[in-house]
Amino acid sequence: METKENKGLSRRALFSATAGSAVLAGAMGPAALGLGAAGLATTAHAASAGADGSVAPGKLDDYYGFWSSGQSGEMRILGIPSMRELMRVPVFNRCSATGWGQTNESVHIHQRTMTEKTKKQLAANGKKIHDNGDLHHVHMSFTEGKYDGRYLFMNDKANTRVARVRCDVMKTDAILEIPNAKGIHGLRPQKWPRSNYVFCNGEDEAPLNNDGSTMKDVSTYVNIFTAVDADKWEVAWQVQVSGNLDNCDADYEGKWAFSTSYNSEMGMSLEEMTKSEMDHVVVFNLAEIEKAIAAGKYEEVNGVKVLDGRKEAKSLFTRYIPIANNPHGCNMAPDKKHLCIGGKLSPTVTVLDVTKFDALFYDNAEPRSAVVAEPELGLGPLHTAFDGRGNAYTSLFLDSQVVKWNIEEAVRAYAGEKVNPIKDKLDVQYQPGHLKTVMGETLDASNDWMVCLCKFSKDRFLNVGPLKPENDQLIDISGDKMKLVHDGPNFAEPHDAIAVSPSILPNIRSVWDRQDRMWAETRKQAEADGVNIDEWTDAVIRDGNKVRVYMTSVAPSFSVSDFTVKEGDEVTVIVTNLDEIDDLTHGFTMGNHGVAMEISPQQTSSVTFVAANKGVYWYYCQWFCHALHMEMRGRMFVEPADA
Ligand code: CUK
Ligand code: CUA
Ligand code: CA
Repeated sequence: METKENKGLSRRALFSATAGSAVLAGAMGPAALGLGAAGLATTAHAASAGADGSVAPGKLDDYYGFWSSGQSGEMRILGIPSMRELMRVPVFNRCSATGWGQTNESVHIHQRTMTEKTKKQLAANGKKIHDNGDLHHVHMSFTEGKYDGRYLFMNDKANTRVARVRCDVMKTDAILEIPNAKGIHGLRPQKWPRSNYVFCNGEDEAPLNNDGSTMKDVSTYVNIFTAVDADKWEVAWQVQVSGNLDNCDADYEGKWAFSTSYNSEMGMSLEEMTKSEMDHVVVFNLAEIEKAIAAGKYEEVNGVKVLDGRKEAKSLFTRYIPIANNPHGCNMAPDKKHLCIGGKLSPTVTVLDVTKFDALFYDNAEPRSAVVAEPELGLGPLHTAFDGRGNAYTSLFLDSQVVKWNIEEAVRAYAGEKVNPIKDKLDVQYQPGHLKTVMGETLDASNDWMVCLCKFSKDRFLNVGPLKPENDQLIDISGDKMKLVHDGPNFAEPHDAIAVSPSILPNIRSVWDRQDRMWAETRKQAEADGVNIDEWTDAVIRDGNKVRVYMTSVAPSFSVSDFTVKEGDEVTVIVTNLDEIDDLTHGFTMGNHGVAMEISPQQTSSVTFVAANKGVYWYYCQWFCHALHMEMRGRMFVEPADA
């Protein structure tokens, strides 16, 4: 058997023989080398990394890591195994660098699906959008159980939203505020036949018609499971459930979705929420739900089709499988059969055989008959990741450990055989939440690296004050024993991540398509204003007290070096970057107006602000673009209103 070291060497030799450059090597990825997905599962580490996960200067990482950022509200892209941060993609947050949350293009994406209630609330607070988010989970779209490189999906627990990021440009292209539900937590795309749906768990309980009439009557509270149409980016349907919803996942046959619930008690206090001995997993029967929706057997609530899947409704939409109190993680194994539920308060992971779910719905089987293993793994089991060899890796929050165990052996032990499924335990620093193996939530699960997202870092880094970074640790899982190889400080607060082979993402652009739909509305306005949108001719259009200023950028200058408006005008500046070269991003910052935005090659961006005070204001390009980048600036003259 080849060792990891000589595998790395021979692969490097192959690269220098065929590709000849680091750039090509990384861009090609394992697929181009003929390794493909199956190859990933049988090799140790791929391409350019050293055994300690280091990647030499100028070399590319073997995998993309797509990271959540929790309360920072953005998505981050890291390289694996180097753990270098490559990019931040603003999603629910306001981004000072790119203008996300301020540009018209981004605000429009936020506003498109906003409920009337939210519009009213924002208007009352003098705001256009919520500009914070709590982004816990990032997942990629699937086709037939494998990542397909089209979209990334993510949740905002804070403002009950979900978002979609386009993988070709790595920008948010759709945000959806979900009515009826409260606090979207768990989020997973459908795996089979493709991600037609994104499943979203409503964590918090509230009256279905939350109009203030039954606020303190907890018996009127409901929880809502939502299926979002991933293509149209609208709610497909919702199911009302008993108990709350925490994490979710879907199977590899396209039949089920499932969610953990830690508050089957429907308690409002910690004491009430942990009172029962058992909570449950809800299993959603997609075929029965779709049948009822098609037959019109739903109630329409706030414009959304809602089915009643509560226990007492005795429908075929749901089944409730009792699980030891306050479970958390919900992870479907790539063996297509086993669903692993993290016990959290219980030291066990409950393994459910999803091929036994039909019997729960159609043969009245006892719900716990789907349980095929319940290994005792340690204290505080939260989430489980998988490799391509039938092993599972569960984070133990209280023990600050990761435990490696074999699923089949756990099943045999549950059946009475004398076998210990636990293979290894590794100390991590400290208190791990999610952990992720490369492609581990797909049929391409590999045996390469695992990232463990720890919630505390304490003494692991230089002290930076009372607020400490989190610690995302890289673990080598290629051998029998897990090996910790890297500590990765990260800002608040990654919950979840996925690791994806570059072979899945061959179509990432470096230059925008000038016609991109991202600024379709801006183009329409420009056309109405008589601007030639093929050349983006300069124009200053007055429309009442609204002024629209069209200009282009070519390093190192803006096509408009000054323009004049009147005090109190609402000014919209539309900039199209005519540069076509990779990495030639410009910016537009209007001095003393709180306005800045990104304009990457061939991109059009626009921003609207009020010129409230008379005087001279400089605008400038804030993205280094040329030796004469400092000189890339111009003036806005704000004349008196009556001039
Ligand atoms: S999670 Cu959201 S509370 Cu364990 Cu997926 Cu961190
Ligand atoms: Cu353009 Cu700096
Ligand atoms: Ca509970």
